[in-house]
Amino acid sequence: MTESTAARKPRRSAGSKAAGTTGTKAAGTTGTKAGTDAKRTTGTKRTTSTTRTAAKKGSETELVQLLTPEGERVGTAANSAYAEYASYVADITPDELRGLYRDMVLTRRFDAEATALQRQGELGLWASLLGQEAAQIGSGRATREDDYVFPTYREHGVAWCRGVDPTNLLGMFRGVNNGGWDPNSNNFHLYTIVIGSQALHATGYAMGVAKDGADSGVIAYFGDGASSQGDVSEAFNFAAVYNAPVVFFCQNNQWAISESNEKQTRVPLYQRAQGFGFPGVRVDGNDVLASLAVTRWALDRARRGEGPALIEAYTYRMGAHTTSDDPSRYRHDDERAAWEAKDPILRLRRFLESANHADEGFFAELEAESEALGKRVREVVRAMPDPDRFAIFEHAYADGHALVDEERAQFAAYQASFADAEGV
Ligand SMILES: Cc1ncc(C[n+]2csc(CCOP(=O)(O)OP(=O)(O)O)c2C)c(N)n1
Ligand SMILES: [Mg+2]
Repeated sequence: MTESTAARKPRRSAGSKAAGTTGTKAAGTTGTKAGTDAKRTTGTKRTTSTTRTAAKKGSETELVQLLTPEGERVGTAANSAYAEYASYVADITPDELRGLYRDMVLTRRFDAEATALQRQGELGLWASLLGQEAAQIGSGRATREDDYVFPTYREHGVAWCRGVDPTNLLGMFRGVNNGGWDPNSNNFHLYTIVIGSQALHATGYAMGVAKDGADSGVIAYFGDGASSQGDVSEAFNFAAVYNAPVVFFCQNNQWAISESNEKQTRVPLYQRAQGFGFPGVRVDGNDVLASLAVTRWALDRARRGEGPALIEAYTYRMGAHTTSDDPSRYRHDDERAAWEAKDPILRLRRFLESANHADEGFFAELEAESEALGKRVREVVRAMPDPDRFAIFEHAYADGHALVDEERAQFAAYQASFADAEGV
């Protein structure tokens, strides 16, 4: 507890640059619109009238969209149904918009390279985020440096926003380490494979943040399939009754491996929040502006002490579940084609071009940068050394243990049994 308290101490001064690797000013830096000076109450703060309004409003909202698939900016009028969310990106600059575009393009390029590396035998497995770039970049850029992020195994775009070097994501998928980065360096937890468990970790962490009296937010990512896990419901309830400053960010990519959405839920997922007593909102997860706006809104109210919120980012997994999966066995190609028309990168490009916010030079430079990233990723992965085969025995217990000693000896004998055992 003492150790993690140090990690979650606010390390930010007002207006400081948000975490991230973009050259342009990170879009997430203006996320504190509603002010952060409101005192957070620890423990079981009662639901405020603002929370109740938001809950009602959130539950009535079908799909928050601020950028259409055709690249038209919508929802900007004061009387728009989404005016409150739109206000969180009202002052976004062309530079910041180009930054979001760059983030999405580079993330997609990195993801494509990782998929190719798996096909070439350089990685054991890869979980592609193709199609989910806007949900991840929008929400990731809404986080502040002192916020804490609990990802699943697919949050490569969020990792990018948190400033985790993409090559660090690949060690575990190559099987050369058990993680690949220090979670406290970027307040980005290690990838979690056990479906839904990180929702509880995030909630517990958020309860700790509240007890510390800090104004940081916590965000837990999970999928539509994870929503069926008991852990997620338990996390919702704990977060609600303890008024924890946690945002539940569910990327509904329509599939949990081969299980479709209809098998997960009878009601739209965002409406589940209502039953737990906090607001839920469904956002167009292929719309980076709406994802940014809604996540800023949710983190802001968490910082103000108004408790948790559920965001359902409605999106689509364009690729396979992982490189071990063949989606043609359980879904039709025309489904993917329909979602391709809603591509998150294409719609922002259309907007940038029609608003004259980016010229050919920008796109060409980005293309070159993407290729350079792909090349660097290839080189770093291929040069990753194999781990010491016995290292796994070193970290099971702080001190020695008879059973581990026995297992180590057995493993050594097994290794020595190979004909080419020299040097083991
Ligand atoms: C507790 C648990 N049960 C089952 C699995 C096997 N499993 C791995 S991914 C997955 C589907 C998850 O779907 P979803 O939550 O929608 O996330 P997505 O992969 O679509 O991003 C399952 C069942 C697991 N990793 N953990
Ligand atoms: Mg899913």
